Amino acid sequence: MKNIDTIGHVTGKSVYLDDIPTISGTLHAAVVGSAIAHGKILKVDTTEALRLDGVVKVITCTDIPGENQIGGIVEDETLLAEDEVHYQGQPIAVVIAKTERDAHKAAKMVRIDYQELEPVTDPRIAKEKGLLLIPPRSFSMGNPSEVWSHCKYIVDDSIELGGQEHLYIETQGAYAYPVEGGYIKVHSSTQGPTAVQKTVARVLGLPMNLIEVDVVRLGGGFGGKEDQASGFAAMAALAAHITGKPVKLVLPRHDDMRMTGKRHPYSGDFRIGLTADLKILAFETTLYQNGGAAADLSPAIMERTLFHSTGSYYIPNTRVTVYSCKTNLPPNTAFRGFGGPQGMFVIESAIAKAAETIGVSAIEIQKANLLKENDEFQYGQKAENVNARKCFALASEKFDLENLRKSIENYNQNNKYSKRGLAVMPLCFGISFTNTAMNQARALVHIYQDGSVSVSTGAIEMGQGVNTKMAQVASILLGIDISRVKIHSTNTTRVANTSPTAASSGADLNGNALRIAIAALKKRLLKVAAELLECSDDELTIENETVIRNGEPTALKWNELVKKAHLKRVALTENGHYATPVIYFDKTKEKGHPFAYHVYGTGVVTVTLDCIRGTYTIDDVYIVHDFGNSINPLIDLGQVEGAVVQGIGWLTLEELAFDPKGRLLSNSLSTYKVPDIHFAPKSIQCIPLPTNGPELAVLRSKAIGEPPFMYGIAAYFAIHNAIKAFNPSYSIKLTAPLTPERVLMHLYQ
Ligand code: MTE
Ligand code: LUZ
Ligand code: MOS
Repeated sequence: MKNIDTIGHVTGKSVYLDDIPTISGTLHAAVVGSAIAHGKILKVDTTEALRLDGVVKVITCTDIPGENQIGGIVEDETLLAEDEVHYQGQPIAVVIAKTERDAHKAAKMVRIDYQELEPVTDPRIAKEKGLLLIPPRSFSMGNPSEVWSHCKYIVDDSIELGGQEHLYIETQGAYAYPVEGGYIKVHSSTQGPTAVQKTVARVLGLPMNLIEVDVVRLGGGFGGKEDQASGFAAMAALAAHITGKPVKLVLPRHDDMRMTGKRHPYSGDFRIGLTADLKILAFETTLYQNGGAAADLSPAIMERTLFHSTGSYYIPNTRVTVYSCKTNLPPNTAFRGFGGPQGMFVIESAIAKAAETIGVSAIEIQKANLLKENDEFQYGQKAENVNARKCFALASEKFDLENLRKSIENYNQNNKYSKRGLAVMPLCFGISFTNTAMNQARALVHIYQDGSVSVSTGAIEMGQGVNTKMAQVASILLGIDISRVKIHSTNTTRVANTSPTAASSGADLNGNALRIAIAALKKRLLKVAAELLECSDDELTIENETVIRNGEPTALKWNELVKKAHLKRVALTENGHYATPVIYFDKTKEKGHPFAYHVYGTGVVTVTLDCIRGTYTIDDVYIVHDFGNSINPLIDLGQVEGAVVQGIGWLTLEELAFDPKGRLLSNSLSTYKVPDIHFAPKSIQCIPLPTNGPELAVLRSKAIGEPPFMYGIAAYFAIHNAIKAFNPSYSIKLTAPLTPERVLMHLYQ
């Protein structure tokens, strides 16, 4: 089934934040960001800006009626800077004007005097200086220090891993207006409407019930709007509150790139030890997460790095430590995979390096260490329904890996200045928010008298197709046509206390809440049907809009049943609540059962390298992916394709550049390259692993949003392998992204 938004998107009728019709008298806001990455604010002079025609007001921190605090996990972030700035682009003031143009013009006229301080951009330097956002955390299992002596091979190295700009098509923005009695309504491009509601309430000093947040859909989020939409929504709401007028704030792309945090760069050191038969006996790593100037979601992201630091493998002796380092960059934040990709990059790097040292293919090491049933993860959870080896075996068979490798070797023997490379990425990603409390959701369902159905959940549609999946869940479970189901905007007055749509769990959490609501409604409806048909309700069900009795259609249709139920004064509204069972985590021991289940897969990427220019093409991507029983194979395949390309971009083209003063150099689309259609792989073949999905996945359809991102890691090592084919003396340098410039240097190292 197609995404229900498809036609709206291609005809331009889908409504995004900037398409919401504005109320007459709407004002526009522009953000004044710090010009420097670190310093003291000596003076903010707004006189010139205020003199410009059309400028209504310039808001600074002293205008905030509530708390000037937007930190979610750690209270370390102001909405508007007070006397210091900690990153370039940090919001200092908000200019409100009658037109968007004037607001931006005036924003440039706000004069700010600074006393510059030395910025820190490197996480290792931050750590040396004791600049940490939170104390370090370690996960461990077995005892690595005792087993090094039993290892035949020991390899040490370091990694230097870059960040990534989200580049959602729709930039951050919000539209806020006072309604009455101090009540403010906010439309926000956010993955977390409750986070926005809470932040606005806090900044305005109002209770949450005076703030309504509504979201129709996002033009992409990718994690960048899990938390960071809140600040901009709070600025719009603050401006609306102060002026008493509707205020719209939409970041220009350039501001968005400068002001918002990105995927965390990581720096790290590792040691890996293997036995003669290529079993990884021990793995130790210390990682330095570049958190930026405030904690934002860094503590949770650090946690997911810890969870995924052994990738798809069983390693009996591990010790992983992550330092979350405070630097003078915008606060880095959630991005597809949420620290997981960084953790997996390190273990894959260690394997690649070990393979190079030993003189075997990394694939041999990967294969020898894949998780199997009942293996223990370093965080205490036992691996159940493990599909790691099944995916690997199916990929080897279906894509004839052996022959593929041979054909690449052949190619390399016959071509001097063009070399091909191949690498494999086995995937294992845990599904659930690692913070157990966040794994809950609600769904509100109304059945109207005409048989149409209205569904509200806490899920945010950001292009991933969650609304289509919710409509499918309702239609399948009610036994009615999907055209009867309307998925409404996500709104805090209909569904409260939502977790952000993140952690790939939007469909699972909200879909299960919807399932629970529908089960209750269906029970009541079938009771009515049983009365009408004079039988027992356990003989009945609904299919194809018809009441079925013992497998036989009756004359009672959905419409009629609903009408009769209403006349019998049966409640046709239900609120379902779901909290993932089983999961828990004990932070004092760093052990527990944090994930409802894991998603597995095997990705293979081949590349061709131009050894004169250092440029490369991504040829083919072959994937066996563990979808469970996909509720929507078309949408899920789209998620795989998009995620893979985004993952490849992260480690190849996408290079964030900051100058030594902490200023973003790659601040536009001419200096920050993302994969385009020409760079995308020539083909992406994805075969589903035939399995029965887990019970905790919605209708046994496994979470899909983030996991396939990590197949992109294979492209990185495939390029290294191609470089080695040209330059056999090349020793893999674990710096990412592997831009053509870097490739060229490695080719002639
Ligand atoms: N797909 C599109 N088109 N746009 C997005 O912003 N975000 C990704 C993924 N797929 C995203 C996307 C991220 S980071 C997550 S966590 C999931 O979608 C969230 O949605 P889900 O929980 O419904 O899978
Ligand atoms: N957000 C979050 C996430 O708060 N916790 C998580 O575990 C998570 N995982 C992936 C993406 N976002
Ligand atoms: Mo996705 S990083 O969980 O929003």
